[in-house]
Amino acid sequence: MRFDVELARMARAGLLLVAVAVSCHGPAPGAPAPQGSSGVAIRVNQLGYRPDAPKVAVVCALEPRVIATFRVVDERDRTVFGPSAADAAGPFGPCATTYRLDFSTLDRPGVYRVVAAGASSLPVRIADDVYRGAADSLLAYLREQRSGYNPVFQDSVHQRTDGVLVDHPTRSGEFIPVSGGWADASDYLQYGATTAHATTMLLLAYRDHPGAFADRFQANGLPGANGIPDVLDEARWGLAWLVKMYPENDLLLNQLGDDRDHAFWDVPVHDSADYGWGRGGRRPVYPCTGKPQGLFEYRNRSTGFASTAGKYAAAFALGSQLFRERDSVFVRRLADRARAVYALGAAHPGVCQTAPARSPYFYEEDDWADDMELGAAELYALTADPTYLDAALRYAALEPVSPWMGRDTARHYEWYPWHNNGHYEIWRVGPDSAKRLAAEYYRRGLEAVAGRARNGFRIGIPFIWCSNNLLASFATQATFYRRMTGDSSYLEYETAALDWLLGANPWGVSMVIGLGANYPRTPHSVVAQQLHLQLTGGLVDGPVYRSIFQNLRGIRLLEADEYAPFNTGFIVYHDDVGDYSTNEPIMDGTANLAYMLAGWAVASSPHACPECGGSATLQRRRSP
Ligand SMILES: [Ca+2]
Ligand SMILES: [Ca+2]
Repeated sequence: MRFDVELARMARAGLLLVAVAVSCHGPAPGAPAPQGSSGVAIRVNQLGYRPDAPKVAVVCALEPRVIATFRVVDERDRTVFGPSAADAAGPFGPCATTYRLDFSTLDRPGVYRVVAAGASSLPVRIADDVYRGAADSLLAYLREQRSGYNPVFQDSVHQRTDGVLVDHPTRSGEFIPVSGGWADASDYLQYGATTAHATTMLLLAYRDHPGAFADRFQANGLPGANGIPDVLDEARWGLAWLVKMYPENDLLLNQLGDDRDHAFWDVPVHDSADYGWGRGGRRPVYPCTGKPQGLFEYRNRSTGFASTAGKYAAAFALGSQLFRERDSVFVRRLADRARAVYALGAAHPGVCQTAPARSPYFYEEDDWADDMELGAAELYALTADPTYLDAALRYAALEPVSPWMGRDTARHYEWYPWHNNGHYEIWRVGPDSAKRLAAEYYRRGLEAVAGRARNGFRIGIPFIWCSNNLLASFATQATFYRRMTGDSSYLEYETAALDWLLGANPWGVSMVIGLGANYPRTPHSVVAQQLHLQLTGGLVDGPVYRSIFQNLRGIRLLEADEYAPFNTGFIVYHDDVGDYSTNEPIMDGTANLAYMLAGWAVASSPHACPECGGSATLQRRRSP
């Protein structure tokens, strides 16, 4: 996530305005124009719908409209469903009126359109395989974000610059080799917390849905099969960096680079950032210290090590399980690192936040029990040592519900990760009493979000920065809960979250670059802009409250807003390279979504999730 692009400074550097003047690219050729010129837009999931899944299109009418019925037509314009009643669902954001158009019982594979009030949706595909390959396509963005050797540039990125230890009580100035990992967003900062969460989600996605992933790339990210599913190649890229970021038992590194990176808008192989060692020189690496951090006027509010330590422990312990058949040396190293970093977190409870430099923004993570819970649960799965399970349950009781759930707002990354994987991992390995408790914890969070979701889009999250990440997490938690209990009470909200991310939102935009018919064409990405490159697979931040868009520093739209009619409400989204608040691809959100997309790709496969039993299929909630 880019905090503070400060376009003025980029312009001063002479880079941005030149780039814009040269490229001046509007929507790419072939991008469908946003619909809604008639004032009625019918929004759908642009990937499509599985035959057994709920299927609901949403009408966003910009003026009050009475719409009684809708139909679904095939490619020859023949009605195949309806007329059926449109379900009025009230106003939402820019929509004076919304309607939900439920065609769930249409299960014959084909390509259709949903029509009502003289308007038509984009084509809608119904098929078993609509999610096939979607999770793999997200990996393309992670490969593009690689630091160290980068397969897009076929060159090294920050290979010799990373990094110089800073803010350490006794060892500042020491060089520690930490090249690797992924750039966090369109800047080149790298964070242990987001990388560990992303790595964990990739590992879980493979563990639970191996059939969703292919092998088309090598370990270095270049094309070519290597006998290893690409999701594991990518997870290993993350693990390898995290091992470097935890080089000694009592030295836990948390952040590479800082917001001084934002002074220049240039591609990673020519990064001009100057951290005091010359332009393009070495980059600082920050350890967790348990104390507030910041080398200049701003400070974070760090209090301990546990938020980062728990995440590293989980990634290491999971990696140690999943590479067992492939690399015994790596597996032993990961197991050793998992135990050590978990012990460090247990000894230093509290949060290790990211460090601000010249701007006031940082990741303000405020919870750590969730992270230690997950670390303990994965260590129990790895070692069968019951003290880890006891600890996981104690940590779980400290934060049963992710605190953002049910709220209107939160600080930036205040409750991170956005869902607590620990409860699901306890459910997989714990006794019946623990299983019931874990499911109840999830239910309470889902209920809190669903209670705020009585709008036409069935969306109940707060629209803080990275709202798409929250939606991916909410949907993931709902999936876990459904799998744990067989209770489909929240399936409507789970699918609504996924549908929103893939186009069923007021703007009709799939929030994943390259997926669906209408996705972000001008993301906030220097690589895409300067190389005229079509990125693939990145999940963008997503819509935010208008007040957030207006108050962040340095945002300026660089082209006419093609979605202006839909940016009149309390939330806004802009497909504009200048809007880093809504249109910047994010590494952790992309990896987070991989779990969901993998699950939906293989949900009906009997081999997809052995522990899930029959509840993994997409049964609609039965009417009482
Ligand atoms: Ca591979
Ligand atoms: Ca946390």
